Amino acid sequence: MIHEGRADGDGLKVGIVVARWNERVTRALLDGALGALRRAGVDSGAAGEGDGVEVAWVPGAWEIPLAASWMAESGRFAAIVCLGAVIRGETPHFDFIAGGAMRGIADVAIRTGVPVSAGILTCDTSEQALERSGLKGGNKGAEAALAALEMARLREKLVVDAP
Ligand code: RBF
Repeated sequence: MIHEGRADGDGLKVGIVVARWNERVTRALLDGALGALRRAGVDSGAAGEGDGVEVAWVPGAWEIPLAASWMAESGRFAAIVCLGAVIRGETPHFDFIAGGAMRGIADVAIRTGVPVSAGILTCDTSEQALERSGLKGGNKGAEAALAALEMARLREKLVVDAP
């Protein structure tokens, strides 16, 4: 038997954690994620005010895993989407912040069993980050949102007592 989740958000509740650092970029990622969730059937409203989505702002990427773990442990969300942008030129300890955020996100997902997707841009310049947040087509926030929905649906198939 082959199992595959479909990125269908109908009836799902999704949490988004978004970092304020490089806010121009992260707001674009958030817009992309909200649009993708809405198109996939999540009740996300025009600006994320629908019942299916809750958004938590945190100071920077470093803080993302803790907020994601609060959301995951609440048991209220089928999936969580993490959004941030770490830019090498502006961050001497780039590798620590980016690596810590990514490892923390993976830890939360594995510890709680709740899918937590990582839409964290790690770029050399803000221009690159803006390009990957929808300025020139692809929006990594939208991709992360769809990955979270797919994993929530896969979890329903593979985990007997998934919510
Ligand atoms: N947070 C980000 O999300 N992206 C960054 O590029 C970023 N650069 C930082 C550079 C420095 C020198 C410092 C001290 C923090 C930076 N942060 C960045 C913030 C970090 O994620 C966190 O919010 C703060 O370190 C407070 O814990």
